[in-house]
Amino acid sequence: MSTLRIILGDQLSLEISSLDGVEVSKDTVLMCEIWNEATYVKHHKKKIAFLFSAMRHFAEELKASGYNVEYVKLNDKDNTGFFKTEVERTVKKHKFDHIVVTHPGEYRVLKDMQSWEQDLGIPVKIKSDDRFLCTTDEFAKWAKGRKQLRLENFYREMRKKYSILMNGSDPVGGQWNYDSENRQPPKSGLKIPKPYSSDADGISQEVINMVAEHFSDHFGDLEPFYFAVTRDQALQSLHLFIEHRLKDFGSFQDAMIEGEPWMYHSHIGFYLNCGLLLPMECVKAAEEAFNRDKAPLNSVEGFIRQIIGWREYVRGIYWLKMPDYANENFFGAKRNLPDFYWTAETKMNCVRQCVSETKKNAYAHHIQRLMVLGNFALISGIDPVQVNEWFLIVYADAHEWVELPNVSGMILFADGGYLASKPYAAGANYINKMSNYCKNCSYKVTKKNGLDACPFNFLYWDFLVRNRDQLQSNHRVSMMYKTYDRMDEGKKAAIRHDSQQFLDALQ
Ligand code: DLZ
Ligand code: SF4
Repeated sequence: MSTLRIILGDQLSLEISSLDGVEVSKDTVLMCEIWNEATYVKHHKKKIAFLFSAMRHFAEELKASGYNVEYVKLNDKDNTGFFKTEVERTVKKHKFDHIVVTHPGEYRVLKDMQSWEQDLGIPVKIKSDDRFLCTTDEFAKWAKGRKQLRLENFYREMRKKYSILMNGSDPVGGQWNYDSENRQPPKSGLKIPKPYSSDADGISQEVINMVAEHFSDHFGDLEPFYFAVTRDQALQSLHLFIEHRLKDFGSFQDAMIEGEPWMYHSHIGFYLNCGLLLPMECVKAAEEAFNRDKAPLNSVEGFIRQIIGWREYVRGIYWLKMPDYANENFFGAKRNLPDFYWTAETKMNCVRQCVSETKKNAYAHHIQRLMVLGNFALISGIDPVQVNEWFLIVYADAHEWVELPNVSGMILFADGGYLASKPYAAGANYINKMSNYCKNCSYKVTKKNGLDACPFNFLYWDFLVRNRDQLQSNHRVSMMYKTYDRMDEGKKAAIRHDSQQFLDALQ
């Protein structure tokens, strides 16, 4: 009697449910580098290198603890390139009574997995992924009967459930949310600590060479490669964040500075989302930092909300709404993604900076993704399928369960307001307030119309006009229509003309 236990590339945790009850001497753990996973969308080179290196390091750790590990490398000559056929090969090689695997992070992979039992003729148990703090059933129960979901209610429930930052039944400090303190513009002279970085070891170097050879046509810079690829390294990166960045994380959460891609953000999403870190240990580390006066409440609460609130919330929505969620397009947006999302060749300095940093690091921080790259895609009416694919490809922390609701729901409002109460559309004012990008831009941020006017300024209004039928009744947006209606006809015509001209030139 032995069991085949499968561990996917985003399940690199010893606590993973597929290892529950493992008999180390009898069972086999299968991990495989799958061509189809790396290419069904053409992931950023650094993302592939990161995940494959982290997988190989995790397999080594398992072996060192006595596990029988079957590890299939991408370039092993018999590798068939798909999950199902790799499982089939292993099942044919050895005798197993059944297969155990943890629920995957992607609907497409779940559907595939659900066919294994029948197609391979062996019982397959898909166990829930209990690294998450809210089960899909719990979330479905919470969401039942609500036409629109709101993070704030969900988040409070999670705070209470896990007793995080609580004084009995009250939130520590008297408020649940300190976001109003979290919008400080960047000031000059900020001393931003160096981010975590480690040199590529032998395993990483072998992976880097392989990625260079096989994925040269994928987006992004492979080197320098500095990500953490083991649990110890990921813990070290968490520690650096807690000790050196967390205190300023809240205040400067929305700030963007040219040449400072990491700011005071945590950059632990890579590690959380592939399993090297667990959500509750990050939350506890931040809460503990607050308790020893190492970081203020606005920072700690904001960070914790991302993890026990937002992260769990988007995952709940993903599993509740798939597969339909992938095709939502509330505004009927159908423009193609402009080339500059890949090349960074645009006169818009904000977009150029954010795409360049994305290409270099497979990372951009929250507000660069949302307010610059996402906002531009929203107000210029880019097809949500293409925007989703881009976000999934370019960020090393992006897995579909987290990427899709963030992009379709939060950034593009493609779900018509199930996740967010209004579209996150904005003109240039907020970018100018929160960054120093506009100073070095060919466009003039204060100009509203004309060839040298900042495109965000007219596209914002054009977006509202184009989507009036869908948005006018939204009480959080209706004020903006009143403002638009008060504009003189010449101004309205200029908005239309400049937008048309700009959008036509994009194609
Ligand atoms: C993202 C990714 C990539 C690029 N490659 C692999 C792989 O070769 N093998 C693997 O097990 N996992 C990979 N992953 C992570 C998978 O996309 C992840 O396991 C799915 O999201 C699960 O649904
Ligand atoms: Fe971006 Fe407009 Fe500022 Fe240029 S002026 S950086 S395009 S917001």
